[in-house]
Amino acid sequence: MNATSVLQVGPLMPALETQLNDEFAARVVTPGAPIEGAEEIRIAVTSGRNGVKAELLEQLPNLELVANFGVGYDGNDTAALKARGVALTNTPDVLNACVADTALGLLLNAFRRFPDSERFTRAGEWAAGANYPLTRRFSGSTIGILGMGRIGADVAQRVEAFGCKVLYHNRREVPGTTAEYVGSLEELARRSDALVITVVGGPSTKHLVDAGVLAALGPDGILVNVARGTVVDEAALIAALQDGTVGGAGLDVFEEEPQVPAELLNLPNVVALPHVGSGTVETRNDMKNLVLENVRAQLAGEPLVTPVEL
Ligand code: 8YV
Repeated sequence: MNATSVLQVGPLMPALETQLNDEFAARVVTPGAPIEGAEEIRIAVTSGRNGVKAELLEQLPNLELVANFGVGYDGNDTAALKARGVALTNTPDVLNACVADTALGLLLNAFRRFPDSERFTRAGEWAAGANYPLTRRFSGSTIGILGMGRIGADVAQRVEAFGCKVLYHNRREVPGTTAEYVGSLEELARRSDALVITVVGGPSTKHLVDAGVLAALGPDGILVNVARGTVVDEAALIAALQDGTVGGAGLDVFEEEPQVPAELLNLPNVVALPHVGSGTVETRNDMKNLVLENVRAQLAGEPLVTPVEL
């Protein structure tokens, strides 16, 4: 096999794997196995599922770039990359619309309990004479956004079309948004009918949404998470949903993916998606192309297209 400077870390979108192989004869790393010719590797391509951790980094003395498929790069050891001077790229912006669409779907489904009412129809309960219980109105509600970044702004724009009032909490106030800034997360939860999480993952936001925030959200409150499972204390969420401290949840992400606790799956007021926020043909294709553009730029000695500031 020819020497190659590109390494595929873990399974990736099949079309990306094919292109990495065809264009760069990329090597594929098998977890735990030694990497042959590791000193030739200049670029590692990975996704949120695996990432480049310190242990792998140690085996790659000449690594220059980690190209991450996905906007969230918390699967990588960023401190180790920074210490070694390895660059990182992600795939921002191209997925904003689809992730915001997913948040909207989760909001509507959690407020109106469409998945459970659909199950009710299929189970023949309506035909047998029962009526599905009344749910809560989404239009005109107050939506709190945790993390007013690019995806948060797209969620705000969408819910405003439903006549919703938008509040947000962020590390700092964002200029130029029509949404109202709320300085404390608990106050945001208290004032919101639903709290939508669009903040980055990683240690800085771990368990930011805890039992106190859930209690503030309240018995009619809905939690929607399209960011990272780590932002929510999942055990506290399960307890809050079970005892009615919080009204319902629409979740695309979980703490131990792909495992979803049975307690969540057993609740009719939970909508659980298998991390499909960016999962459309169009968006995944755009993400793939952005990864490849970054790899090509690095190999050509040109500026990276979407570098992450470490
Ligand atoms: C995943 C995502 O990365 O972009 C992100 O941060 O969570 C998703 O788009 C994608 O599923 C690949 O792991």
